[in-house]
Amino acid sequence: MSRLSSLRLPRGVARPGYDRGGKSVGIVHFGLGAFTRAHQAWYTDRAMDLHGGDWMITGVSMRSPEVGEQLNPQDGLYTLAERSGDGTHLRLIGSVAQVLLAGADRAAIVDHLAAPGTHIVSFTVTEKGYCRSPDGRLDHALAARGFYPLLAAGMERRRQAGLPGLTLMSCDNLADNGHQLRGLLREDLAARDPALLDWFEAYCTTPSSMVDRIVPATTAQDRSQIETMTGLRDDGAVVTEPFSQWVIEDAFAGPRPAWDQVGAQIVSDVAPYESAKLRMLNGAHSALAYLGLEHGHAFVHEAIADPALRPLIHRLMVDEAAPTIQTGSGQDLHAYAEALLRRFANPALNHRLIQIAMDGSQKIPQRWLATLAANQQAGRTSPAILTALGAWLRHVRGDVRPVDDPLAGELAVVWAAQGEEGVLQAVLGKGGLLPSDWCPDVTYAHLPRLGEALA
Ligand code: CS2
Repeated sequence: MSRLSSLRLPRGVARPGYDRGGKSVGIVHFGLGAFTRAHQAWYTDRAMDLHGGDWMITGVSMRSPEVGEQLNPQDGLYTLAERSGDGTHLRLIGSVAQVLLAGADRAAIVDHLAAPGTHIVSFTVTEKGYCRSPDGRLDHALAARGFYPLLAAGMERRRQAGLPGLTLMSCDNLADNGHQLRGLLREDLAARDPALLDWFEAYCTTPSSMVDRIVPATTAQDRSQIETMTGLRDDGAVVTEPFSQWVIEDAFAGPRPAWDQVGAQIVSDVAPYESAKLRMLNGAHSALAYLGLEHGHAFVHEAIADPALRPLIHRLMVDEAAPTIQTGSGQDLHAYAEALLRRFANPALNHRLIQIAMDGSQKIPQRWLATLAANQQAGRTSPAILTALGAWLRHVRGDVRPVDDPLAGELAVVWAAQGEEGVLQAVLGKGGLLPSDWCPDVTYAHLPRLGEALA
C-alpha cells in the first residue's frame, strides 16, 4: 500500500471515489510535470469519478527520472493543493497509473501507445520539446532524441495490428498547437515511412487546446505544509491556484473522458481563447519576469504589486495585446485582463519569476512578437512590450545571472558580435536568430526603459 492510501487521509481532503485497481489506461501523456498533474490529470480524475471510463494516465518522462521516482512508489497517487489568500484545499488525485522513463522503458512505452485501450496521447513537453528550428520546421537531429521515435514506433504497431488511430493533443503554450504538432509529425513521418504518414493522415487527429492554470514548481516548504495538513509525506504533491481553464478543439479520433462535464470547454475553434491566453496572460507573465527580476523582485505577486510595473502590465494586456485578438462570442478581454491581474496578485502561490524567465527564445514569439507584428501592421505602437523586450535582451546578455535557454550560447555570441547597435536587428530582424514578422524599426538603445514607456 502506498503511503498515500486514501483510507488514512484526514477528513477534508477530497479523494476519488472510483476503484483505481479496476481501471485501465486510456491516455499516454508525454511530460507529466507539475502542470499536467494540476491540470489534465485533475480533470481526468474528476471525469472518471463522476462519469466513469477507463482513462488512467501513463506518464512518460523524456529525460529526468525524478517524477517517476516521486510517483511510482506512491502508486501514482499525489495531493493537489489549491492555494489562495482564502486558504488551502487539498484533493488526492487518482488518475495517474504510473510514470515511465523514455530512455529506460522504451518497450513498455511503445506497448502502451499500441494498446487497444489507448485512445489519446497528450503532450506537455514545453515549447522546446517539439524540437523546432527557429523557422518552425522540425529539427530532425533534435527530434531523434525527443518523443517522435517512440510515437512513430507506437503508431506503426497500431497500423500493423489494424487498431484505431489516436487523438494526439498538444497542451503546450504554442500558437495553434494542434496544427503545429500535425505539421511536425508530418515532417517526421515523411522522413520515416510514407505508409505510416498515410495512416496518420487517415486515422489520427491533432486537436488544438488552450490550457491554463498557474502551477509554480513545488518546493520543500510546500511539501512540509502538505505533510502538516495530512500527516503524510507526499513527494509528488503539486500546488496551484483555484482557477483553471481548458478549451479543446472538438476533433477527437475516438472516445475521450467526460472532460466537458467537469469544466473543460469543447469548442469548434480554440483560436480566440488561445491568442488571448498567450498574448495577454503569458505575454504579461514574461514581461513581469524580465522586468520584475531586473527590479529586484523574486515572485509574480511582488512584481505585479510594484507601482512602476503594474500599469505597464495593464497596458500590455489591454492596449497592446487585446486589440490584436479576434474575440469569440461572449469573450470580454477587459474582464479577462482584470481577472488576470487578480490571479497574478495571489499572495499564496509564490510563483517564481525565474521559472517564467527560462526558455524565453521559445516563448516570446507567440507571447510578444505576434502582437508586435499585428500592431506594427495596424500602425499602433507597443511601448510596454518594447520595454519588456529590452529587459529580455539584457537578461540573455547573461551578465547578472545564468541564462537558462536553449539558444543561450547563440544569444551570447550575437551580443558579443553586435553590441547595443546591432543586437536587436540580429536577434529579431529578417534573417535574425528568431525570424519574426515584426521588423524592429529601432535599435536596442532606443527601446523604452521602465517609467518612460507610459510617459
Ligand atoms: C508561464 C506559464 O512559465 C511560464 O512561462 O507563463 O507556465 C503559465 O503559468 C501558464 O501558462 C498558466 O496557464
